[in-house]
Amino acid sequence: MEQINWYPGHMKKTKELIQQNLKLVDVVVELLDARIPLSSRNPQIDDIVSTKPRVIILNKSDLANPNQTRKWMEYFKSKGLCAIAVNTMNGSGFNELTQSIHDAFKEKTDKMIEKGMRIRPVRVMIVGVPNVGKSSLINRLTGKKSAKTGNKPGVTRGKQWVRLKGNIELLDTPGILWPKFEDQNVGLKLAFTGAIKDDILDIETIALRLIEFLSENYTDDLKERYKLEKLDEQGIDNMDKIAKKRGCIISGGRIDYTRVANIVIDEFREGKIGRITLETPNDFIETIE
Ligand SMILES: Nc1nc2c(ncn2[C@@H]2O[C@H](COP(=O)(O)OP(=O)(O)O)[C@@H](O)[C@H]2O)c(=O)[nH]1
Ligand SMILES: [Mg+2]
Repeated sequence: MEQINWYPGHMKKTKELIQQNLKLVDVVVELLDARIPLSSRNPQIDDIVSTKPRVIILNKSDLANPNQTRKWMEYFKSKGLCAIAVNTMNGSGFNELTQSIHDAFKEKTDKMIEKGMRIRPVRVMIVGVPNVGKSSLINRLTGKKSAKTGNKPGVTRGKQWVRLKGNIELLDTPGILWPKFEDQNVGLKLAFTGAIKDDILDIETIALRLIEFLSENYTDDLKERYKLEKLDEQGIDNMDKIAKKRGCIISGGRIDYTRVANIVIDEFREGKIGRITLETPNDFIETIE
C-alpha cells in the first residue's frame, strides 16, 4: 500500500504532473473501489481529467454487492460516464474494459479515418487514489509479475508504454491521486476498506462503526458470519457478542477489543462477511443546485 503524506503543494504538483501525462494519452481509466465508488474518488478528478475521454472501473467488484454495483453503473451512466465492474484478481470484466476503451476512442479514430490516417493503438493511462488496485491491474494487463510500483504521487518520469493485446498501449506507471480528506464519513469508509492507515483512527473504533453499519445494512450477513441469534440495538453489545463467539476474552472475563476489532476488520476486507457495498447512489442524492 502506498503511504503518502499529502499536503497542498504536493497535491498541486501531482495534479500538474498527471496533466502533463494526460497530454500523451487518448483515454483515461479512472479506477474506483466498487464498495465505495464516490468515497474512493479524488475530489478534483473532473477538473484534472477535464474533457479527455474516460472509462471508470469499479474494481474489487468481487467484494461488493452485485445489486449495488449495478446501481452504481447506472449512476455513472446517468452522469454521461461509462463504468464497468472489474475483478482484477481473476480478470473478469477485462473484455468489457478493452471494448469501453475503444468505444471512448472512437470519436478520434473516426476523424483519423476521415482524414485518411492510419489507426494507431489507443493510448491509455490509469489513475486513482491509493489502494484501489492500480498496480494489480497494470500487472494483470501487462502480464508482468511486478510492474514498477512507485510511491511517488503523480507519475514518475521514466515512464514506458506497454503494448497490450487489442491494439492498446498502456502507460506502465499509474497516476496516484490523493483521496478525500475533509469528510469524516469518507475517512471512515476508506479506513474500513484499508485505503488509509489504521492508525488514523484506533482499530476498535473503526470496527465498532463497521459493526454498526453492518447490523443496520447487512443484518443477515453479520448474524450468519458470527452465529448471532439476534442483534442488539447498541453496536457495542453486538461487538461484545462477536468477541465471545470468537473467544476474544482476557483475564477476568474482560473483552479483548483489539483482537475482536482486528478479526472483524480483516474478515470484512477479505470478503468473508459477505459482498458488502458501503455506500449507495441514494446516499448522494443531490440537493438543488
Ligand atoms: N479482492 C480484490 N482485491 C483486489 C482487487 N484488485 C486489487 N486488489 C487488492 O487490493 C490491494 C491494493 O492493490 P494495489 O494494486 O497495490 O493498489 P494501488 O495502491 O492502487 O496500486 C492489494 O492487496 C490487491 O491484492 C480486486 O479486484 N479484488
Ligand atoms: Mg500501486
